[in-house]
Amino acid sequence: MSMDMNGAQSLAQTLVNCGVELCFANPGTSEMHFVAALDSITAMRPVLCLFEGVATGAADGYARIAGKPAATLLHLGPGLANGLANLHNARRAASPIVNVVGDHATYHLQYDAPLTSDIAGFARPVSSWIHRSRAANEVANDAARAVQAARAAPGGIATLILPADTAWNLAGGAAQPLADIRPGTVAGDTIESVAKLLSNGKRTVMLLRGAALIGDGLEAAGRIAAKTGARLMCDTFAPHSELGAGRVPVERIPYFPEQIAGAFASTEQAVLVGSKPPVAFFAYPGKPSWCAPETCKFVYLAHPNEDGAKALQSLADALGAPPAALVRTPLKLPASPTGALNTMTAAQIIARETPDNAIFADESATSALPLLMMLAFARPHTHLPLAGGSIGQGLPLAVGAALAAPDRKVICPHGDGGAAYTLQALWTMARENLDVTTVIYANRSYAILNIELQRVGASAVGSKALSLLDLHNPEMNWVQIAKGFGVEASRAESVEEFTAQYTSAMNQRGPRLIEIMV
Ligand SMILES: Cc1ncc(C[n+]2csc(CCOP(=O)(O)OP(=O)(O)O)c2C)c(N)n1
Repeated sequence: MSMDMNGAQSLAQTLVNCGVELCFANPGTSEMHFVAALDSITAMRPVLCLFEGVATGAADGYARIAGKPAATLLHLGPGLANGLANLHNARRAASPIVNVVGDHATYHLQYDAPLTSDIAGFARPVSSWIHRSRAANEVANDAARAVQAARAAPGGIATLILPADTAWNLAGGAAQPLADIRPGTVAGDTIESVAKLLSNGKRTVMLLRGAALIGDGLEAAGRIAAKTGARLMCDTFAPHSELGAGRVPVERIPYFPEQIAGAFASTEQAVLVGSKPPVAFFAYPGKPSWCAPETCKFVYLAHPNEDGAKALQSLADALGAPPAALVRTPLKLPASPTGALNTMTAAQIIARETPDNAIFADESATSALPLLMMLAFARPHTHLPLAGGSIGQGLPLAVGAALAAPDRKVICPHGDGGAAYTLQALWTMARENLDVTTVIYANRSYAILNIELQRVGASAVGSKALSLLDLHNPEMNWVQIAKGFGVEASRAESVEEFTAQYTSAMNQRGPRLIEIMV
């Protein structure tokens, strides 16, 4: 059988051999042989997405939860370009993804047919690896290298360009996986010098990200905090964190630069574990971009491509830290709220009613603050925020997370503005019957931009300017939008309505959307 495979089949089978079993797809003519290959390579599960930004964002969500790449199938340059914003977010999250981008047959490119474009040019800024297959019998090995590149620590985006004739011509068979490029081991000297630093009595922050923020890494950080009094912190948009009751508590860096400066004001030294020094998300006239005190010394324990979790364990041992963290987050569920439905009472309801071990694909924007405050002491959960600031990621992220963890409840709290970018994700939720509860914060506004308009010091703001930040005219009806895509939906205007609707969503499986009027 294997000798009769075409390039597309050898690609699909190689991906499966390498543990890539899911493909978020939006195909076209140039990808038809890959599409056809899915009926012979049955271990590859295709998931149709109606917009490429959904496919790429879903691949990110899948990678963050599964810890391994999914593939995307994208239609030439324009298909890839439609997916770029969420590939940007995925790159910021260091999520492994294998993009398969179809192209014209090799001999067809010379004619400059309408869909011809600079695919590698589109791919370059977001990809850690790009390759164009030259011949069908090379596709399998190209695919194995693509997966190896995507999986290489800390995780990257590999883009394999597949000319149509390399897909339809006969290939030699599938390839086996290549060895993983593991994270580098932090040198003993580094562990020792950081151990010394942590014993010098200065006020220290440990800034955690990646593997340092979950599982054994986080536990080891908790041991170090117990021994040294170091403050554990993480980025505002750390791509993957484990929060809630029983976990080692980590302070999240606030969003605005003056708040970051406040949080770091007394910090004398900072140890970076898979992270970078804190900077302002944006520059503002007259305000600093660098948010730590000039005198604060930054030291790397582990770079993102190094094994931060293991480094923390070695460091904890070197310090003679206790065998387990001493401080753990207590479970403090809010009382059932009364009064008006707003971002705070909504957060209380969500924190109170969400079951153990849920995943939050969070793009709640200006509604995030009360939500994170309430979730901090809620049942243990996983938090996946917008990692690269490009809005329209929450819904796709939820799709990918739900496919990676079908037994876990996925909650998607989302701004109405951001949700409108990739609302086609709702259709995939319905089609795949994903257990996702979406909560749309219908504030009918780009609220954050109203705040930013003041902050950047824009003068003489009038109705024309404000109209660009206002979503009232016309009002989106998220209940109708969701129903139109096949998702059960309802609107909540009061605390009582939201409590009833959210509780019922938690007690059933499958996709739901609740539009809350806040
Ligand atoms: C791709 C992209 N386009 C535009 C923006 C600028 N932007 C940032 S937040 C925002 C509005 C978000 O509105 P919404 O999701 O309703 O949340 P809210 O601010 O109202 O809480 C926009 C347009 C962005 N970050 N990314």
